[in-house]
Amino acid sequence: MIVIKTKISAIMLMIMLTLQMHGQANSQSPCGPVPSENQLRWQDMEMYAFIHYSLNTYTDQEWGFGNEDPKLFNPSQLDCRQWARVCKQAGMRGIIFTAKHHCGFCMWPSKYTEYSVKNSPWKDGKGDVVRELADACREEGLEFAVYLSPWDRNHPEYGRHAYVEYFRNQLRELLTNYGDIFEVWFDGANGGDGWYGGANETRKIDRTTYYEWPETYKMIRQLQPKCLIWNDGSDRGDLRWVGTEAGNVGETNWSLLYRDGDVPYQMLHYGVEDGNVWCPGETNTSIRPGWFYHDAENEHVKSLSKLMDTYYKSVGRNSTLLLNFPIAPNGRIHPNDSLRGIAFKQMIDEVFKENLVASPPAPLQRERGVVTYVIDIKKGAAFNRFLAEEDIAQGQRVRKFSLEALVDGKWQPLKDELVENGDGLTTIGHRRIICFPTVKATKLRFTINSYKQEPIIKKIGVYLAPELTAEIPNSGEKKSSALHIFFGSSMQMFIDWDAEQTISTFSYLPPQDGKDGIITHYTLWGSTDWNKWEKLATGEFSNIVNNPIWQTIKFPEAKVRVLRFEADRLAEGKRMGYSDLEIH
Ligand code: FUL
Repeated sequence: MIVIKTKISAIMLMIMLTLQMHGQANSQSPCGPVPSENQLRWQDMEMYAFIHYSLNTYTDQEWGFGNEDPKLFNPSQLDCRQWARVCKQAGMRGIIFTAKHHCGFCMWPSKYTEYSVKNSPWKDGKGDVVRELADACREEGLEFAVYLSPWDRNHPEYGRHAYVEYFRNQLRELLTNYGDIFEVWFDGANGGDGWYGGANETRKIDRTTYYEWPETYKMIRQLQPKCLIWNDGSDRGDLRWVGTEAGNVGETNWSLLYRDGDVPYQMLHYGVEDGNVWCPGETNTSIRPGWFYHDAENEHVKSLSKLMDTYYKSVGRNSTLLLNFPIAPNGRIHPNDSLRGIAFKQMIDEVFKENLVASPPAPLQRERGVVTYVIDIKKGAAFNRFLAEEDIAQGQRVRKFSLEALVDGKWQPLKDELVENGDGLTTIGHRRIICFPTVKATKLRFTINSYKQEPIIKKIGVYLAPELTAEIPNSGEKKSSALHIFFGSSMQMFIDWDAEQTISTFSYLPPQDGKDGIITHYTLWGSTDWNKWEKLATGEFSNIVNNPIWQTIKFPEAKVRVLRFEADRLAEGKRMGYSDLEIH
């Protein structure tokens, strides 16, 4: 009997050891696609700035048409050091600069075009904003990167092969003459129409083939082996857009995509669990409603609570945050933006200053595919944030987890309060932060219920974030005004005051729940008698589909009793839509 018992124990021990080793081997061997060294380094940057600055800054536009006069570029106090210092204090680790936006105007004296700073009065045409910013970044210890718009509404050859050569030549200049570039940003926007050297027409391209990305990628890899490629076009870059410019990625966020095929919104926003290529999400948004500076938005810089919400929904969801600071016409970041940016960084530091985990989490309990940590909380501490990090160098593994707080001897489930449906406790990745109402508990139970392969958790944190007042005034959200509106047809609306008004701005907030009904091109008419109509303005709402924010049309003061607002073109659908209007 004794012999048999010993034998059974020995066999059990062997089985246990094998299982344990298997577990280890399983956790050590990479799970599916893993990040490259470049992608790992990039992910650790966490937050970096976008800077939008071009002729648009002087024409109050979001998209230039390509025929704006270079003479408009003459900032009185352009100071790239101020930009770099502000960005650094706002916690940004690098800057991506719009070296060329869709209008085609180059912020460096490219030798391939006359449409650049060299034909502006600024510094007698001897200036180079890209150079000044690259130098300033280096001095401040920030990384530097460029946005080079593939769509060029100025270039006569746009749409033909010669333009692709031109684009590549420009990229070569930027990747050769300005030191290390950590990322290249190739925006996918293309509204079709443009000036195109005076042709003034609509040019359609096939975005999957026209730009010949494989050739361009080869050049980038050769000139800047550490540079990451962000591309919203066809060929898979190293990083992906998250499908919105509102500043959030899905609570479920896999850093994987399929190597080939289209990438619809669902894939951009949530990634793909069984993807075969590592392609993490970068969340881009602006500190103001627009990407470029507009005086009218000075009181609409995002509030601190909105920025913190953005942080939790980007860095706290396995993404990086690319936060835009527009440059004002004087050549500096406006004080409203810089102060808010710096307050944002201070708030992040404040929230995460003390980890309330009393001692390293209790040994892992592994049972029937479930991994549990029981975390002791520092005595008497209240908390409202949970943080976990996977060792993504070994792949992304966790599918689903749960959180429970031990309050008065009972385990109470917690959920992510930033998620509307379900508990929101899904993927982790590089970092996941869960926000919930403040709770006072002695222990927190973190259970990983579902995973692709043995999870490797690098860090667990529990924190107490100070209360933020809901939305501080002037935060970017406007209140609606009561207007008497009626529709003349599916593409035409009337606003009737029944008394004469003097107006000079018309603001339109497009539908917020999809492209249907969004007006991209409009004409605005005014009348005092319903009979004679004066055309007040006509034009496009640039970038309205990706960034459906308030759009403001300005026109010379006009006396009207009634307005006729016509949709000349819609993004999708057959009926013009709106969420709100404001007229002053
Ligand atoms: C968009 C562009 O069209 C905007 O103008 C802006 O540059 C933003 C970052 O990307 O799609």
